Amino acid sequence: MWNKDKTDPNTPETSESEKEEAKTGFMSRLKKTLNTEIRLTPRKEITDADIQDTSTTEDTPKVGFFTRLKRGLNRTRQTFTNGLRHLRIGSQGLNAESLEDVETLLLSADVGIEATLLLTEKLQERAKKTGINDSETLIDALQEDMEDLLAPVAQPLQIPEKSDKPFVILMIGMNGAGKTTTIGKLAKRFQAEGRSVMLAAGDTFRAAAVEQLKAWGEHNDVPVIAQQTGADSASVIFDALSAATARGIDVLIADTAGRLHTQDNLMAELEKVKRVMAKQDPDAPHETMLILDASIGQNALNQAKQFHQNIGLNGISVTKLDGTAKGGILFAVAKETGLPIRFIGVGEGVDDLRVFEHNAFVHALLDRDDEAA
Ligand SMILES: Nc1nc2c(ncn2[C@@H]2O[C@H](COP(=O)(O)OP(=O)(O)O)[C@@H](O)[C@H]2O)c(=O)[nH]1
Ligand SMILES: [Mg+2]
Repeated sequence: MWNKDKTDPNTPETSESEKEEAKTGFMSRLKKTLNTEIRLTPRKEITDADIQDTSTTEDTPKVGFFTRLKRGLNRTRQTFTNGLRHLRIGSQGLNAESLEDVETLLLSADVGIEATLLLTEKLQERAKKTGINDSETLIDALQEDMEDLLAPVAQPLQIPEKSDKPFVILMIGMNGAGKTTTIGKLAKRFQAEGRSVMLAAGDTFRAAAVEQLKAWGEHNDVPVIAQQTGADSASVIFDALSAATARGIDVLIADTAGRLHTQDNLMAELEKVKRVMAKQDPDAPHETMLILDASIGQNALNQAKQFHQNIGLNGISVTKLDGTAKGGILFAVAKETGLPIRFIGVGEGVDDLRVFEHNAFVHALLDRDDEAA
């Protein structure tokens, strides 16, 4: 575990922020944080059933997670799977018209053109070979093809058990995508796995962002390296990496300000962040993770492509699957980028983050009873 002793000679200067931290006190910072749009606690509509499901520890029954995932995907399932169930399949089996209906349903769930074409072509082949005469057979067939499509990108984040250097995760993405929230969720998860975690408040654009991370870190006993608003993001993250290395931290997660791939100056800033980190550890960041908001639909696909082209991504996590009927975006991203999908966010609560598992995802989406493949 990390050494929180501030007199540790190896601890780098975070003096401005630390002085301020001492002045303002935890309660007032927490209050400020609660006034921002960002929430790391479950919302009130969470029921008793959810509470049983909120643990991230190993001994939680898998069915709890699955129920939660299913609930999270409610809106996509409603438009998509219910549509499939009510699809009229002619007495001659799947015909051009019903295929077109499937196509429309896939597109309306934001599965995207390429993935939709692939899936409907496969359906057509199956219809020719073995016949598809009812909606259950149709859903079974789609399930298999959808799982095949997602299987290559279901590559969970692997953090080495033993390393003398921190594993560094750099979070990037547009404003409001869920970077900071996901950092909180991940920090909790890693701690539950017995790893020590440190956070770097690399979003130096807004005071609220730094405050949010600091208050969260204090509340959860996770050290946060921060400087004042407006500081150079690369220097905050550089300091954090030396602090994490000195303290023998297992995982350092760096927050960054929201940006779009079209903002050249901000993209250059990210490159600088990566460059300065590499000076300390040529392998850092070990994971450049793009956070994608599922509810923005096809724009998410575009962002994934552009960020990967400009910065180079190791993985993607998709948030807000619970609040959208556009959950099909994962298929589009999988088909068109092939980038590993690490985690999915299905709620605002700290435990609403799942490792992306393609079988469970497709089962939940298609309203299958359990996640057994
Ligand atoms: N419903 C839902 N909301 C989320 C999820 N992830 C993040 N959010 C919310 O999205 C908003 C923006 O999140 P934030 O982490 O501040 O985004 P950032 O600007 O990328 O750091 C907050 O209100 C979060 O609670 C999710 O998986 N589901
Ligand atoms: Mg943020």
